[in-house]
Amino acid sequence: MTTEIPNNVDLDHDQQLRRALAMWHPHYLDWWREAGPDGFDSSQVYLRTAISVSPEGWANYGLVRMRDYRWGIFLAPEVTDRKIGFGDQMGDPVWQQIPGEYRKDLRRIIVTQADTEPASVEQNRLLGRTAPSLYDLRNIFQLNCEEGRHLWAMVYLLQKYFGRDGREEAAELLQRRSGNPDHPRILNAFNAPVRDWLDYFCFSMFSDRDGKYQLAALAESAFDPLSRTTRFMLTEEAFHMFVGESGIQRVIARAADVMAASGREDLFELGAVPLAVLQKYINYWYTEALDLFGGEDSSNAATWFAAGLKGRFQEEDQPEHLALDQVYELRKADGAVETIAMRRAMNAVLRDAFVKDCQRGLKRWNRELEHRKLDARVYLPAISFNRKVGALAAIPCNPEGGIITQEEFARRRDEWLPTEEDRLRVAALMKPVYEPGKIASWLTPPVKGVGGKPALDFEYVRFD
Ligand code: BYC
Ligand code: FE
Ligand code: FE
Repeated sequence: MTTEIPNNVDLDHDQQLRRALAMWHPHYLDWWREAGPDGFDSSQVYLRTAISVSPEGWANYGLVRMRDYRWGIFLAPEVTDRKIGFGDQMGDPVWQQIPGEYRKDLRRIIVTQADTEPASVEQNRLLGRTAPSLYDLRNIFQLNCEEGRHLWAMVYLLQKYFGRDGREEAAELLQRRSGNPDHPRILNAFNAPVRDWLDYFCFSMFSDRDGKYQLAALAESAFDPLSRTTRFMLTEEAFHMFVGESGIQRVIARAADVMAASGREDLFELGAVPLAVLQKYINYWYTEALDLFGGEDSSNAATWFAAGLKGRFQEEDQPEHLALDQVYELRKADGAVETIAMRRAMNAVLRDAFVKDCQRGLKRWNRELEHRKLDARVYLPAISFNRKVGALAAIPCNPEGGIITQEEFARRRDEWLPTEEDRLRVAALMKPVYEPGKIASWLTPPVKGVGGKPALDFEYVRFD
């Protein structure tokens, strides 16, 4: 079985790794069956499979059953003479093995990253039942397969570099379950239910974008195999964010068309999503994603930066790489500014880059409204709104960032975050459309198809 695993880690000559993977692989397939996409076992899906890291090698399209998908292990090509780019050991050669003193921290970082990958597949489990088109159905399955592959990427690191501990962690990654109160996934956002396609598009826009920033920070790591693995994962992440960003853009475009034609804003009866409801989904998923960055003031972040385990986004563009004698000015919800040593503020620095990136996406979304001469806009809430982690948590704020009482938050919560009624009305729109050439009413057709195929007139998923 293992020789069929596409890889560029010389698996054929690594008996120990082959043995560990051979033990793990059947459990992975059990997990996929039990927790992965529900109900499409015998369907064939037009999927892209990475078979090498060259551009031709990972643009390989064909009809496959998901259970036969060839999850592979790929590292980005080695950079010769790569040196540590930041922290206390800057300029030293990067590590091909893990120094004993960093084993515990690296294990924790890798397990936390790894845990999100299967979690997201679990969160999407039922969405195939309500896909708005075959194009969208194919995309969610592509995403699920790639998140599965991201799990493989992290399991490779655990099994190859962490011995028995790593094998145990790899096994546990298949045992925790998103949203399971007794055995949850590690980070909050990955236990949140993804109930409909607005959740899923927002999740891909915001949570996968956290993925982009976390992976980019790990791509700077002095532990070279981690750097190379995450660099290859980043090439896949672009597609995940595209699915989210273009998905919401198509929802807004449809809403805008219907608003322009009808002059109304309550669009549910007209088969589209009211912007006010979409805004609540944005408020929810954006703030969940902000929590994924951890505390703004973090001793973990400082330790990891000093040790060279986790850098900043595109560290080479930073004016200096030691981050000593520098401070970060953390603005609290009440406007007070707390000064934090820069190394302790690495989570906040990464989050700030994420926020800017999200703002660019919102601008593109709002163009759909501008083009149609509509005044309505969608926006990002203040970073102090609805926070559960870090310096801004526990201080109730409205979406504009104004401090309010706990009572006011409770009273107005339903104006700002999705309610059960919103969700039921959204769910009523989500009727599956599985016919080539057709698409649900609540979003516009994609601009372009996949792998050179037409956007809608193609059977991206074949049911048996
Ligand atoms: N939920 O110093 P602090 C992706 C804990 S997404 C629950 O503030 P730290 C993907 C923390 O563990 C990218 N607990 O934070 C996207 C700590 O616990 P202890 C995922 C949380 O450690 C879509 C305590 O609070 N990758 O790939 O500096 C689909 C205080 O910690 C949370 C990574 O996250 C939370 N949100 O930073 C598929 C990269 N936040 O020590 C995939 C790896 C914090 O008190 N992870 N805590 O027991 C890391 O780099 C860091 O662990 C974090 C947190 C950035 C997450
Ligand atoms: Fe991923
Ligand atoms: Fe992703």
